[in-house]
Amino acid sequence: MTRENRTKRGPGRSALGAVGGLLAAFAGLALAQLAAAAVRPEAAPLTAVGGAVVDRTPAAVKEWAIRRFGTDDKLVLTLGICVVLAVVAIGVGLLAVRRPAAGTALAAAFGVFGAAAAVSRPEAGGQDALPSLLAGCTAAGVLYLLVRAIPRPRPRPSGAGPPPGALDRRGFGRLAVAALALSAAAGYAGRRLGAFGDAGATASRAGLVLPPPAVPAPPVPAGAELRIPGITRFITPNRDFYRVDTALVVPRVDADGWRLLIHGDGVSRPLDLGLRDLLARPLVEHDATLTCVSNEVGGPYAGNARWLGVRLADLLREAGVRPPSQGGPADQLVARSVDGMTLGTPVEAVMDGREALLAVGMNGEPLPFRHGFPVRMIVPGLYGYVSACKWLRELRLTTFAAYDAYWVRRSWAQQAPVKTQSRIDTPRPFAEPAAGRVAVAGVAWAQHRGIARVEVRVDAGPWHEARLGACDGDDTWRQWVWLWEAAPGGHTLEVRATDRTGAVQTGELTGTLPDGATGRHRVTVRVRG
Ligand SMILES: Nc1nc2c(c(=O)[nH]1)N[C@H]1C(S)=C(S)[C@@H](COP(=O)(O)O)O[C@H]1N2
Ligand SMILES: [Mo]
Repeated sequence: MTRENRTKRGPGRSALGAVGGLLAAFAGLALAQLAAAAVRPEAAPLTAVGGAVVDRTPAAVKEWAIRRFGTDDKLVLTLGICVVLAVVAIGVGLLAVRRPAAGTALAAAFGVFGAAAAVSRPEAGGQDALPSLLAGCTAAGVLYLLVRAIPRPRPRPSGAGPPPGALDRRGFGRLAVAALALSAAAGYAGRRLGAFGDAGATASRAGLVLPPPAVPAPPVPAGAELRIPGITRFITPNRDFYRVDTALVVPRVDADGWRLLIHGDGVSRPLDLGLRDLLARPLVEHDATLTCVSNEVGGPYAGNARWLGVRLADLLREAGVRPPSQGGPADQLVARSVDGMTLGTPVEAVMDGREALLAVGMNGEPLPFRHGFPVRMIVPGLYGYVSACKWLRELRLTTFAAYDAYWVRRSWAQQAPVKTQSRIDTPRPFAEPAAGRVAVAGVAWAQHRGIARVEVRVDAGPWHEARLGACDGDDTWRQWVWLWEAAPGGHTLEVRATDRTGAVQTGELTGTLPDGATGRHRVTVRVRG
């Protein structure tokens, strides 16, 4: 055989099998997308498997992922699953060329795997299995057809015809193009249908007019904002507010159909409320800083907003709930979201007089979907995972002894008050400011205790008192600034805060697990001479 002949042979049977495997997987996912639009978005195979992986990720790995990828962790996870799926699809395609029955059976089995992942998710019903099962059947069918269309090398014919070993790939090619086109169409239709399904939720948010607060918050004091270049803004705009949750697709709840059930131990009058019922009550406005327990010393997972909502303690009292200090049987309030997340909050904290809210508004607008529309909880002084349930749909009173919420089952602490922290926003690490006066500035928080003092030191020297921004209440962070006469050379800046109980932020280093990081934020800079 000449060289030229060999190049003309093009891809062999194995290569066609691999292509077939990939096309079959794509077709399966596309059809499933269409089915998921009818069932629910979380039931799409990639989302379901991703969610099941998140549920089973050990706390230490999750911490590493948040540290390494930040808010991109969900994107990285989905891409990782796609890569694994592609490798598997190629393998199944290669197998199918040699053993068509085994290959197609394996493709179908992956649908069953996806279905198992989907029904394992909290809040999943049996119908959540459908998109993955459909994906498996589609992939198996497409693979079978494609593999069958891969011609076998012909024995040397007696007369004319293709040279020995050549394949007629036209049948395969036509089928492959058809499968690709149909899958793309199905996937596109699924996306459009999904958007159509969200239209009600989008309209319900756009049409929501928040009533004015019966108890407005005083205006933010002018001096709360120190106007230092590079410092974190006092109020975090909604679009910049950090987001931490396990939702691979943001739940889009239609406010018109939304209900909240309040029931459980010690509830003499269970409440079943719609959004109108909530909005008809006196609304309270309150400024509070929210922080995530996964925030490392100096990390970005903290934000400050003006919340608008109903006092949770009033609702609980109306339902007949008494706090444990008044003999109530329940010490834990378990909030459950539409996507099955559970967060456990101390009843005592919710009812001790602080502004614990069922929030409907954030910085003057209805909650954004990613921050929990239509209703979320906010309890000043507690980390988000024990207090700030987004997309709330149920409040159940129970005890800490009787029930562990989602993160507690994954080795996080049941009780998690926010630890006093301070952060240097400017100068940035490895900045090279000119010698002379340098503004060292940032924010400090100790929600519900309040910040009394912030101090800065250079190269482990004496502590210098920073100037604080005006106080907007004990539930928010405070900006601070210290003017440094910087001498040329390398220097390490370090900050610590003192809360209003007089407790000084500890310098002892601990990780975020199980109840929040401690230690002091340090920034190293090189001052130019
Ligand atoms: N439904 C739901 N609510 C949730 C979470 C979640 O994963 N699901 N994460 C919690 C955590 S860990 C934090 S820190 C806050 C973050 O709120 P944000 O995303 O609005 O900043 O939401 C809390 N509420
Ligand atoms: Mo969090």
